[in-house]
Amino acid sequence: MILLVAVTGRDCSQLIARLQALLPEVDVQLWSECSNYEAVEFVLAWNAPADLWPKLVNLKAVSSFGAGVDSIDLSAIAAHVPVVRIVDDNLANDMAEYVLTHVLAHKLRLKEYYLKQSACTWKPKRAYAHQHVGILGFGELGKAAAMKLVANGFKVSAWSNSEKQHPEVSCYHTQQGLNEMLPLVDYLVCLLPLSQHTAGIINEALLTMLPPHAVVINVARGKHVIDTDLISALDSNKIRAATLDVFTEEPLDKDHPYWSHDKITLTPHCAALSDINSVVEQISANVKRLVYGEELINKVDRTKGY
Ligand code: NDP
Ligand code: OXD
Repeated sequence: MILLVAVTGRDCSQLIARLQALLPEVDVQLWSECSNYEAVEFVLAWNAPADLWPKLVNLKAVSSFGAGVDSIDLSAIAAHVPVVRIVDDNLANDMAEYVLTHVLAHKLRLKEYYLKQSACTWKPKRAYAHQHVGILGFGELGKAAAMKLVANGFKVSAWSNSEKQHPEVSCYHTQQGLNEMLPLVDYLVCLLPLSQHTAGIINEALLTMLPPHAVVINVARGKHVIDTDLISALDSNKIRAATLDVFTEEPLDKDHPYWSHDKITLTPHCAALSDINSVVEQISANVKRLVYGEELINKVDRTKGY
């Protein structure tokens, strides 16, 4: 059996060596050096080349290299093939810390002071009193962020696909629920998976429902945001500021207006990076489960696409 590593855009040699050490019975190969596509049963994928999938006639399982599965073209993989993803407490904690840090940075006006520092301007102001964070997506990462915010004194609301109840978080679902939540929140954090239902969700209509002091923090996927709508909401003071970790094209083009926008804080898709130790542990556990005919862990619901 071949475990094919089809992770593009990074050097996979360490990943392959670590997987091979944990799975001595399995032949771990890099997609570009594959010796026998028919023997490939398990693929670890991140932006795999599109022409790879039709060659894998004996494919039995696919794993994402990350928490999101949008880098995998699910329509190219037979419906009976399970797709799994990385679920990791350390990743969730990294995300929660990132979200808390950026909420606090906006509350404490840090970006304003960085800009004033470059002009040698001394102008102290009270921090904002805003305390209410709305989270789009209440899954592994949304919940971790919510708990970190609650533990730090924030009021948290969350919006999800299905109806939920939580003792410390006000839960919303459906479009009507979203419409009710948006005007109440001071900070809006996007932690949705990218799907046909969520692409472009941060658009003019949504931004108009937020209060003018609101801050948008997108840590999910760039395609959740209509860039021109976000820039125009910032320029017309419909919202106060934004933190963006993810972009439609990554790396972000040097000419993109986000780089120099005074109201945007930008980071290079680093909010919660997959840890190689967790990845190799989870992949090898799932490969062993596949070999022993057991149910895989961290399966994606193929009908929902996340
Ligand atoms: P989960 O699948 O655990 O949670 C997704 C949440 O979104 C669920 O609460 C789900 O609702 C909700 N949801 C999905 N579709 C809709 C919809 N149409 N309307 C309303 N709610 C919806 O995902 P994770 O929390 O693990 O990850 C979220 C995303 O974060 C990933 O898909 C990835 O894109 C991004 N990410 C970003 C990283 C970074 O470094 N910037 C790192 C890792 C991930 P329900 O609970 O009802 O199913
Ligand atoms: C992920 C990511 O989905 O890093 O894990 O964005």
